[in-house]
Amino acid sequence: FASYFFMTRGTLIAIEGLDRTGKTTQTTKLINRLAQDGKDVELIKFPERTTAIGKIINTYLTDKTFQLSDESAHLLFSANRWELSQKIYDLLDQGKTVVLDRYVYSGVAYSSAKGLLFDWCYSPDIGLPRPDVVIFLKFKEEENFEREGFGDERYEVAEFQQKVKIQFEKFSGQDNWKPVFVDGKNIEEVGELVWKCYTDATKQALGPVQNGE
Ligand code: DGP
Ligand code: NA
Ligand code: NA
Repeated sequence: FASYFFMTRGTLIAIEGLDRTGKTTQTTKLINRLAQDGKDVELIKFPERTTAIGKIINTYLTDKTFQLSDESAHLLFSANRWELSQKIYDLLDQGKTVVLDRYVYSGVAYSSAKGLLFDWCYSPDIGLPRPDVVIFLKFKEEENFEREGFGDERYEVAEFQQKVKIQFEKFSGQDNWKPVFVDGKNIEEVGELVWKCYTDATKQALGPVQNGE
């Protein structure tokens, strides 16, 4: 019981990436490793397609004939994150490690890639819980956008993915932003890099006493 009194909040980890970068595979791997490490871990995948708003988003993504303005779609994706925001805070308060498969950054990148203003896209997400670390899976080489598997859903077009990549890069100055290059690496190798992003972010580095401090 004593541990409850001293329980620190859990770590909030977001995994971001372009479509078909192996994001879901790496998310699963990370979750398993966190559990092995003794963490009580919870996954939240965005869009969360089972809520009332999530169902509309799912229809929008899978049915290309479904009509929705870019602005409306954007606000629905954001609202979908707000639907889960209290749950995220609660889980963290309970000491759980929360892994988000996509988050704010996908929200801004995908919509601004369509031509909506970056700041306009960002503003409805202002105030959501800020991840301790955002692990961004990316390709160095554009030809990977031609990889097999594109084309199933609305956004899975190589040319569009390139635009999304440019928008994602705008977050690279944030101190919680950790890029991981996936080109030419197998699942295990990428997994190691993802794990290092997590451990680096959560390390409680003791700084040395500085002369003159
Ligand atoms: P996924 O289930 O991770 O494959 O994501 C589904 C698609 O939705 C994918 O192409 C990325 C896109 N997406 C995810 N989150 C958002 C968002 O917040 N806004 C927009 N416009 N697209 C998003
Ligand atoms: Na996808
Ligand atoms: Na998909």
